[in-house]
Amino acid sequence: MDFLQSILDGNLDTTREDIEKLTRMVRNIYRTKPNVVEIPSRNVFFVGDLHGELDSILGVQRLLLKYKTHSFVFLGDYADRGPAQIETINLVLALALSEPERVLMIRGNHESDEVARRYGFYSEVTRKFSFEVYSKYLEVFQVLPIAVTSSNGIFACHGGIPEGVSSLDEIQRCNRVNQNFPDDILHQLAWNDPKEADFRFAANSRGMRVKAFGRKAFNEFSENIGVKIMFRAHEIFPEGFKKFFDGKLISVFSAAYHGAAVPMVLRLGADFKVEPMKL
Ligand SMILES: [Mn+2]
Repeated sequence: MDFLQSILDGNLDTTREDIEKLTRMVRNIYRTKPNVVEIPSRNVFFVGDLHGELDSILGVQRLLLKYKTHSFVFLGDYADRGPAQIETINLVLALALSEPERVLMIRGNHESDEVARRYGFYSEVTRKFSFEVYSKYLEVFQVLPIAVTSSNGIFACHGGIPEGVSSLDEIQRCNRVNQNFPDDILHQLAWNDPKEADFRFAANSRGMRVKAFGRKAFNEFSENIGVKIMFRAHEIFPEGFKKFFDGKLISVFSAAYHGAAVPMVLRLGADFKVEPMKL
């Protein structure tokens, strides 16, 4: 596994063959995972949107070395927009391969052909390599799980709570193996946003198939599924994170966006104590 160690050592100028190996190996690990993956009940880091920012993933790599007893859940949106999209996603894939027991990638709304074609990843990969290489990444995107849960009530996904779902089984039964998000439940899990309001669901300017979920929807979902604390990413906040619904939902963003946000991760220790940490 010399090629893997080389990437982990910071040699991010990968070849087509390296990418083919990386994507094939990650796909083989992830294809059999359920839509909602069980994670440990404490000592977990949650990583928000990376969007092609190498400094952010290098910061996470340092935390992985420092916090050996912790698991790391990447909440999606690895490429698009930023300056080092291929390098960033390759390093995430390499970390997921090198430590499969404690690193988990889930799927964000940008892990889709439609979105990656609009926001830069498609252009970047086809310019540097080829459409064939781009399609190898798509094969990984479509097998990434959509959410995580734990026995003590953690729930996390990229976007938010979907309308009309009252059990984890309904999410587990969805078919995620598609380059896009034809399934409305999976689409909303990757796209929805929380809103500090008393409604259940409302329209969202992100699109017709996207909702804003309010306190009522959050409370009902939490009660039905047994959620005590929820993590999600997907939105930029200047401080890099934001608490909703009396601190029961925390949104995290791990890219800097040219200084628009402090790149943060969240560390969940014992007893649901959440520590925001700057990358
Ligand atoms: Mn997003």
